[in-house]
Amino acid sequence: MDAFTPTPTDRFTFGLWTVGNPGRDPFGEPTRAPLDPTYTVAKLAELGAYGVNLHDHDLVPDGTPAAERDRIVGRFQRALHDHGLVVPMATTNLFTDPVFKDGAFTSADARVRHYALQKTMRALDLGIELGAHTFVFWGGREGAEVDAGGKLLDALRWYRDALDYLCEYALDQGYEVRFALEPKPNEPRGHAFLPTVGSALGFIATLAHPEMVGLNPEFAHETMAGLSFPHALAAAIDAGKLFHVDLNDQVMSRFDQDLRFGAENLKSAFFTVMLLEEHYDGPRHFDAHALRTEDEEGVWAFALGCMRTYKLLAAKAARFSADEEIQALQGAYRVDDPEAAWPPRYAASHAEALKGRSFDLPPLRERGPGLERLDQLTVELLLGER
Ligand code: GLT
Ligand code: MN
Ligand code: MN
Repeated sequence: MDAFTPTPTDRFTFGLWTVGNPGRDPFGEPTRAPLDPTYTVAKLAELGAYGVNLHDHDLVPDGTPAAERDRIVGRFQRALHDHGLVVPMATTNLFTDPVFKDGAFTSADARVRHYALQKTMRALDLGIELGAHTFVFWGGREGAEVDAGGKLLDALRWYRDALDYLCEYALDQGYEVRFALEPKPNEPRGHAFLPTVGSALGFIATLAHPEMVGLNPEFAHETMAGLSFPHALAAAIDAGKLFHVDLNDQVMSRFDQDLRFGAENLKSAFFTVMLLEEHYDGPRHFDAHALRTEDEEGVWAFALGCMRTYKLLAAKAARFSADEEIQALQGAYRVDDPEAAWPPRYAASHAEALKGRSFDLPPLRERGPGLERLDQLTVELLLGER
């Protein structure tokens, strides 16, 4: 037990599918045995986690008869209660069943779209029964390799129609839930629809109930697209749409690796934690899995590692904010000027005066903002020298 030992007040969560990942990949069979969901609950509680999230079929296999479903759910609820864990988020698996091989809400086959709606409503019912207030939509199969089918615009319309329908369903049922879209650029599809945080933000504005729908950005997904996760996070926060977050790590331009949080891009992980600590109060969800090389002991080392790294970086973020030299450099980076009041208030007279103003540009061109020093101090702080 030390200052970085996780506790439920840290609000760390894992998916059943994350620690339960058996190490299957496109080239090889599983390397680990599946975990019973109630065992996962006990182990996560022991490690200090706050909650566990799930897809419908992580707990109840598709096609399970109603009585058996109720037995499975009851047993899981008892485990949650006994170990003091909650289920803050739930989602639907719309990607494993071959019926979704060419999309779920964006399938060209309307029967598949109706089936996807049915499956999602049932998954939402399950999530609500377990106490979830966030429902995630990761459109794993919503995408294409072939554009000759001519559905690019239809697919976006079908996606919108489906979300509008599901918002109506949730409202009609009186569910206290918000939807969170999770963008990803590719994999398993060649090109995914709504590939980035930016595209999802634009799409949400076109929905019938935009206030109910936000984002679940994932570190690895923005990184796969060659984008910065802290920048994506800032965009989601700025739009008031950071409803949930998937933390993990990823080497840029590789397959979807879902590495342990902080395993690869420590500095981006640091600025991620800094943004979350200041602007987000939801659960810190780890959507990652242990390396395929690992046995079960490695799985729990992985889970503990995600949480400890988060806490270590949160402590570093607090040090960063308290470091006088760093704060002085940050202060000096920004220049205010009485003749450049911000935000500028538009008035015809102001615009006329601004157009006529002459700027002394040479010093503005020459000014060094001190970013090299600031970045080096950040590195030294992360390396434990400050
Ligand atoms: C899948 C995917 C994740 C999503 C999960 C939710 S499932 O593991 O790789 O990014 O968040 O559907
Ligand atoms: Mn991922
Ligand atoms: Mn994810």
